[in-house]
Amino acid sequence: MNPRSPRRRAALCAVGTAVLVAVTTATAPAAPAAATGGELTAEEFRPQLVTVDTPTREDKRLLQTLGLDLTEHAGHDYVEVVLHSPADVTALLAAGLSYAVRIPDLLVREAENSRVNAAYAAATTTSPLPSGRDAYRTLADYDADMAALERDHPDLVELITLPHRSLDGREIHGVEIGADVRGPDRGLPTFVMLGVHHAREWPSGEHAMEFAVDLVENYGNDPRITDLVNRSRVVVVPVVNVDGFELSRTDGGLVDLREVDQGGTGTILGTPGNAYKRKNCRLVDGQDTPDGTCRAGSLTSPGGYGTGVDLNRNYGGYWGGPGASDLFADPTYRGAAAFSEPETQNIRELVSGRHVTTLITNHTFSNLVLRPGGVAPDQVPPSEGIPLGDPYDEAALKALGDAMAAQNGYTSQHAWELYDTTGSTEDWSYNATGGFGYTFEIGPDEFHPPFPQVIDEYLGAGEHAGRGNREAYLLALENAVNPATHSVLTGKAPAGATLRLRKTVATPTWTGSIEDTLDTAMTVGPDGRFTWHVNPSTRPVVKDRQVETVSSEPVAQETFTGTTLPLQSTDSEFTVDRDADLFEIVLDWPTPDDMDLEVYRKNADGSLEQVGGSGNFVGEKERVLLQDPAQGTYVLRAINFASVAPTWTLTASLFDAESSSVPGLVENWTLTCEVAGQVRQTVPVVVDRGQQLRVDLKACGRR
Ligand code: 0X9
Ligand code: ZN
Repeated sequence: MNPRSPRRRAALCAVGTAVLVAVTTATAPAAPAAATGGELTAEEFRPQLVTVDTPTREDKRLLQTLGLDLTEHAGHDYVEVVLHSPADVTALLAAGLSYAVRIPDLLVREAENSRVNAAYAAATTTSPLPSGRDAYRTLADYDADMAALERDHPDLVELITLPHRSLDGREIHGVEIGADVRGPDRGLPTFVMLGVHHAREWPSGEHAMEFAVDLVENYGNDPRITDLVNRSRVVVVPVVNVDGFELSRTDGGLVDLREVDQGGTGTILGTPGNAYKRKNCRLVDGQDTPDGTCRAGSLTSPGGYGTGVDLNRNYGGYWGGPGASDLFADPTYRGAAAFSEPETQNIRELVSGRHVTTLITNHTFSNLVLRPGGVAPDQVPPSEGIPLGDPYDEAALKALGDAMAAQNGYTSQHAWELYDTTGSTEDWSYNATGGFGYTFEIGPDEFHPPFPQVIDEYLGAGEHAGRGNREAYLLALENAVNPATHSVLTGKAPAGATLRLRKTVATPTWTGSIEDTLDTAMTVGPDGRFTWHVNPSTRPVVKDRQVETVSSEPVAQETFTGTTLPLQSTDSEFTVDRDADLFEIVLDWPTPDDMDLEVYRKNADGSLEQVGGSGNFVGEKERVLLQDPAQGTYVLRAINFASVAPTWTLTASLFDAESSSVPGLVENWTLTCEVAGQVRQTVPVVVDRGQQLRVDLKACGRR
């Protein structure tokens, strides 16, 4: 089976227990062949959540090429993955990646959660959530709750239907919240909150919906919320992927039956359950299959996960690049083209038709606040030919990300720091419009945990009690209305005139570009004055860029040689005694077999903290790269796993990088002023983030 050393062997637990097992240590013995899934049929196999060891970035990239269902729960040396079939197990083992099973049978876990949820709901009349709900909503519940919000607060809430129906023929709804929501658009900034791009991530819709209820119920009572709602329009679409969610939410129930009926009947076993479906209901690219056929179509793949497009890889921003698959059956399948799916088209049109100054798209899980970019800054999209670098607004994006993470206790970081993704929601929305965009990964360890955890994550628990995502979202809404983070146009124009801002631009995909048309409008108030909160005219993606190039000559270098017998290791010490941009450690030896390298930093008390490691395949040499290494003493550990030539060479080098700047472009909005359907004036408008610009529209008032 596994070609690797014992450290690399998969630590597999028996399938079928309902306990959440602790991650077993890497030295656990190999399990019998049956437990690898290799002898189970696809129907017998139960989906598992496993932790795959990825000590190096190369390991992460290798893992990404396997077409497995990666979660966002990942750290610098691991990624959690859902295994759906015996073939998934085989792929992981063949790649030589070691893993430990964390939830051995997700379907049993599903049944267990259902029991906890039923017990909680039975014991609870009203939860502390804004809505008082004590259980996950179904799709029908979402629609009913949104309709009720509108019915009970008609001046404050408008139910909206997004322009495109889902592939299975469903309408997709949201709510728009604002003072005098049915009145004309007076140019307030829009805050967008999205949920359930990924079918199984139920809390992502719950939090979006609860935030909508929170704003509406507290409007007029809570001065902070009243002020925020008065100064914005808030659009909440709690379930973007309605088809996938409906399947995940309702097919999970079958799991209960199967567990009760151990061994199962043909029918039930033939329905593996869609509780862990991720993608949408695309069954064949380019074809809209008949409405209502998604459920049947999904049965062709285990857990329904093989069919569909990953909506969070289908947006246009760097679409087609790393961290997204071009294979239909893969969990991160990007779709036939950028925005090929009705669900992403809906969000594209929503964001292109307003000034969305801040957007949050909710996912589960991993307790993260992720900001752009989706791809590491050293990567070079062929469409641009230069490294991506950090997003133009990195400082401001980080400040808000950190502030939000301080409320919910999550980790604030770039999306790419876990693994690369392209075609995600904010990869597009930020690049195309300049509006701030974040992905929240809600909850510590499950796609849809027991419901009480959803409540804790929303309201905050423990040291975050009273804050949680509720407070983080409020900070995001405060950012959305803060003119310092967007742009403002002011002036005078005929009362009732329609002002439009338009821009047609090319948004880079990975290898080419797509055309985006941003087309927005507002109505001048009866006093003939306007204040329009808008996104900056120049998109971040065409702004000037700092590019780091590592110099070819090291500024310091030391070479060590040594002899280490099999299954032993040797430590060498190297001191980083200056500021450097890059620390490279390379381990080389003469035979094509197996040594590994681990790098530690020595703490003041002499203890060692691992800061890097490299365990490549047999025959490959080992290399660790550390960016901006802290000064101090490092221990470089050469480990002989299976090398017949015990003599090795270690080279430690420090490099500086040169920063150069690539000039940017200036873009303008085209502003038109219309009276009675006639364009009376057209002006180009160039406005930067944080700027307030007075626009002279006198000509619009003249006949
Ligand atoms: O992979 C994803 O789409 C997200 N993780 S999840 O487990 N919910 O599927 C995270 C995407 C992170 N990347 C960007 N937002 N760019
Ligand atoms: Zn997700």
